Amino acid sequence: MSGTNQRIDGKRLWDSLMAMARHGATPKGGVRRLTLTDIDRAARDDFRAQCEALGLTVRVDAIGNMFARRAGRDPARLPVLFGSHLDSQPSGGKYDGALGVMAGMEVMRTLHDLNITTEAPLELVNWTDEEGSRFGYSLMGSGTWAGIYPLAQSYALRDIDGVSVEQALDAIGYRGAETAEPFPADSYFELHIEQGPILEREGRQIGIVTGAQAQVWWDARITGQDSHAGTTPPSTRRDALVAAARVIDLVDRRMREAGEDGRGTVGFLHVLPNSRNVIPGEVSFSIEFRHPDSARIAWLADDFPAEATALVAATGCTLELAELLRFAAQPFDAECVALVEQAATRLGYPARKMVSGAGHDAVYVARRMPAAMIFTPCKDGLSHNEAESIEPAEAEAGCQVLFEAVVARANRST
Ligand code: HGY
Ligand code: MN
Ligand code: MN
Repeated sequence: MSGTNQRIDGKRLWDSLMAMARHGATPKGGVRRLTLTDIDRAARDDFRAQCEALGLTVRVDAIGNMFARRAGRDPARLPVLFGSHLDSQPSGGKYDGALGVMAGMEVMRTLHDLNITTEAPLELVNWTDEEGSRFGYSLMGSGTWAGIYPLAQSYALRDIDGVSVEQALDAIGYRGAETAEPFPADSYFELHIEQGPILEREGRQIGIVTGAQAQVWWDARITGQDSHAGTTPPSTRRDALVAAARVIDLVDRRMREAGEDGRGTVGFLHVLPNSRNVIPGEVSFSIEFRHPDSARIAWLADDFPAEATALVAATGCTLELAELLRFAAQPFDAECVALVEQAATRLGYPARKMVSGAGHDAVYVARRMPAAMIFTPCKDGLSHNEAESIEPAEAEAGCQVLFEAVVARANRST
């Protein structure tokens, strides 16, 4: 790849990241920008205004995904897509998702400043609800667009207060006119922080992401009987929280049996009636397993429901498990990965190939078109935490690699 001598503006990128971080800023320096809330709406409006100031045309689809298009010299060519997500965890960091969106904006700004028109059109994307923490489905916007989740099923998802996705989209005015379905596109590139310790530990600036690991998610609900803490003897108790504790321990044990690549987490837990002198009668919680090897996910997941059900039954309670999502390890496109590698090499950034531990919109988009990802380090590998931190030079390096990979792909001879 010949590469370009055009440089993105690292300071402008950093300033745009800090400005975006003001949407939902928390006292500890993170962000709380839950999907489809008023704070998300403000961030979306800001994103749209910045795109339109660059002459991009913005489309919104039925699940709220936003596509900002820059015309190419050849309108017949398929667009090259790039972007990420602006929604965050309840106590998230400034860079998870936002780096990919604002670096994409910087790519568009650089092309605009240099008056460069690529052969193929370009589209900067803000995917709805990547995190899944409000409505339960991770990668919900890109998954609906890719046809993984039926639109009606996504619309019907409800948050802990009973608000549906459909109601939340309408409340912020982002249920768009465009059908949420795959449209013909050339490829997709996503810049994201690694959210783990590998790049920092090895002193590398760029992760050349070759794919993402397999995952399975469940919603669990245990039903026992709420009763008086002071009068109910052990023999008649049906304590849903004790039962949940045994299942949570099983998740941890299965993860450790799968070795250092195993991942098993219960991150969400809701106790009813949640009163200090009442034995909990109902506990709802999340369960997820991940592993780079799809076969290990089968091993982790397939007999887990039976084991968990038996543990719960031994406490006199009942367990309901609803599988929310399950996807195999997703390899990315070799040609697109090569463009990322060539850009990092040409620019002289210390880089390494790696598989993503986190899920990303690129996982579902890769089902519909060639895709690749670029990682940059984050301090102590910390993410999904308000202390998430990166260096301006790391953001700049990631954005420059994104710029070069996107421009090379959009100008390739077909
Ligand atoms: O859960 C994930 O892997 C993503 O960071 N939302
Ligand atoms: Mn993310
Ligand atoms: Mn995240």
